[in-house]
Amino acid sequence: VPVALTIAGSDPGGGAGIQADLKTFHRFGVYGTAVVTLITVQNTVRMSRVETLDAALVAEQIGAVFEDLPPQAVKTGALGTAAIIDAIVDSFADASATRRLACPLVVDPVMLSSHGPALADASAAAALQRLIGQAALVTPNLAEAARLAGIEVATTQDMREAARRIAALGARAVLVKGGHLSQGQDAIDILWSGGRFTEYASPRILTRHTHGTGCTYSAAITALLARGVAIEEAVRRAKRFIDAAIATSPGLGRGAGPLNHWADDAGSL
Ligand code: PXL
Repeated sequence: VPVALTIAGSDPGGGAGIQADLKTFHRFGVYGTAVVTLITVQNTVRMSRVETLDAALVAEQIGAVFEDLPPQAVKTGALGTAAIIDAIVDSFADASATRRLACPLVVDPVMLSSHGPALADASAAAALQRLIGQAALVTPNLAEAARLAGIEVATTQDMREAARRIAALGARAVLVKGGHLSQGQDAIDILWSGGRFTEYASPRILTRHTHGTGCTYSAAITALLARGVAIEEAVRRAKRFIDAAIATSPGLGRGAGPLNHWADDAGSL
């Protein structure tokens, strides 16, 4: 059984963070392991508190997983502080030095949540660049791409430029997610990998139930990479899954509700 590891924050509402990642790994037939970096207090209506864990505690959790349950792919989500990010970078360096880790790293550069406190502090943004240097894939949304690339990102042309710039930080591939693009009817994502662009488009689904979409999308890609699927195909299938998961959201909560993590799209699994 392939194993995947998520290193991310907890969402007690179950729609985002490690909870979304684990459900998605499971949906793709991958055994999920999870290292917690921070704990949020939130539901579909509000996010009222973020508590980051001690960096050494995060490193110890990673060590425990690597030692006994070596993953075929790793994903990071909300990381909170520069100290936590540096501890993760060091853990990966140690693990690859001892040949315990030679698997793709997917970095979802979560910096802001749509509502409530930041999920990463100011120094974390700089530390994130070091982590990106180790990434097989980085999956920013438009705001995150703009922040990382240092340019405005409002069009698909900007998305391409941002992807190139983020790749220049050392990432092997970059997927800029255009779900928040204001132009056009489609949700367009652009992958820069192996020296070429691939564009993925799907009809935009009008719904307020999109909480955890970014987490779920990158977790699906991570699961497929753990199963040995090549990156362009992994993104294609993950996007089909995320479209189905949004289209069939269970309608839970009084606010921005979660997706359907058990969505059944035969073409994606
Ligand atoms: O989707 C970004 C995100 C990541 N991780 C956690 C979150 C959120 C958004 O709410 O709560 C824990």
